Amino acid sequence: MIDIHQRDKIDIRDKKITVLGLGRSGFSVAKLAHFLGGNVFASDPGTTKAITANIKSLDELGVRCESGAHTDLIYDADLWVISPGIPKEADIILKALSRNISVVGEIEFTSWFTDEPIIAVTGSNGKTTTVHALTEMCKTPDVYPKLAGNMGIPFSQVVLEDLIDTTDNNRLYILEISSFQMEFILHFKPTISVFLNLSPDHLDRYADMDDYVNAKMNLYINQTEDEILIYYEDDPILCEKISKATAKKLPFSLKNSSLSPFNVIGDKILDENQTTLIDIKNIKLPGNHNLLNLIAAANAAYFAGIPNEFISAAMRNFSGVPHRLESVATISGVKYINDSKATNIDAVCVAVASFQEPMVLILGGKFKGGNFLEILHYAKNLKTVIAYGQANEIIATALRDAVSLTKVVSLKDAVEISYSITQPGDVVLLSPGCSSFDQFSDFEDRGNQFKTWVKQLETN
Ligand code: UMA
Repeated sequence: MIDIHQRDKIDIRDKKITVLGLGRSGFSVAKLAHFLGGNVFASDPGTTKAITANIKSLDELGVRCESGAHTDLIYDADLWVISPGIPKEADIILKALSRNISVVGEIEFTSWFTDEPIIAVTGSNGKTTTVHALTEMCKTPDVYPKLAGNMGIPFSQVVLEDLIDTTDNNRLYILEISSFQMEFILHFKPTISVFLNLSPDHLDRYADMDDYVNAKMNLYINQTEDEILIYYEDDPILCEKISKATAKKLPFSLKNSSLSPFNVIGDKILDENQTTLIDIKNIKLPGNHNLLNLIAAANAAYFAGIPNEFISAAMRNFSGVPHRLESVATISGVKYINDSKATNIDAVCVAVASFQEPMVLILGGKFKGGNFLEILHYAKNLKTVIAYGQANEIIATALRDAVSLTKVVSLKDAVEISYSITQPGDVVLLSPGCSSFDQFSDFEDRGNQFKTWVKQLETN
């Protein structure tokens, strides 16, 4: 057994550690646990090429692995470290707990092995944009930020890199945190936590909205009055939920707030001395939701001690992250935008509200639930919807009577049709409101292929 209740006394040397899942998190955390002297066994029921490649690398390090099934070998353990994709109610987890095996997530485990400051950002939408912008703001001569978490780079990977190569001092970890990653939290304590917003998501995994939101609230559970919690004050559910936190709470909003160092006044963001931080017209990211993401990031950077000149420079230069309202090209006066990451209807509503131009909206993919009619409240300038993929009939049934709509099979067809029906000054927005798994391996694959097909239009 291993006693994990006192963080500073945890010693995993020679302890039997089962790592569940051999995707990105499992692969990295297995390497970290092995590096720290743990006796690691990693298990994944999958047999994909990626899992096979990960097993080969771990095997070369001397880490034992199995694939194809979780056998009973997984229970021969002092500690389990689980990947975020494994839900807390999974049978294997319940069985491990009933055998008194300690179970922690990848973020919790990794956090035991670093004392560097952490800014951790959560929320239903906007996390990835916020953490990327925040990382840019924090790149100063005195601070060395490293970005990790749900955005794609496991926290365990960056901590292991820093344990191996200790040359960078003044490390600041910036983590994007999902609800999945906040299950099985024990000691994890960000120096600054940031809560962006809450809306229904992942209801295929959680019993209800409360269950989902409560998982996210584990982000502040270990914070004391010495730590900071930054939150969006116009989200009533969020305000109610964080009211129980003991951290120092600091709000942000687009309204004037005396507790926030940065406020939107007219067409500018002013700093705590009422000096202009930036003219809003100089911000490249479209939409009020992005303004909020940038203000959240600016607040976090400010309370991390970053001088305002670095915050304003990053705000001016930051042009967003791939697949989130990403400008692809302007062809014959028509702007093409890739928002492939918008896999739920809330995200589509935010995207369509970001443009004033006449719009051709491409929706479709694998249906995840939700009411497509909601989009019409936000898309005042919608010319046509093109519905593609497995959900095309569902979308057509929902919207056909309300807007002009064309149904196609593939996203490539949708791109080609958009070209033939647009005029200079229009915008073509891929904001699918569905998952990508009917025709693509993930949202990144879908966005990349969309960009390729759009670029091909240029050569037509
Ligand atoms: N698996 C088991 N046992 C099970 C179930 C699954 O071993 O009972 C295995 C699967 O066979 C698979 C592996 O677990 O091989 C996958 O683990 P995972 O789903 O946790 O995926 P990772 O590759 O480790 O990626 C995770 C995050 N994935 C999820 O939360 C689902 C990635 O977020 C994150 O980028 C990565 O860690 C690095 O931190 C992705 C995501 O979709 C982007 N996140 C959700 C979202 O944004 O909506 C929360």
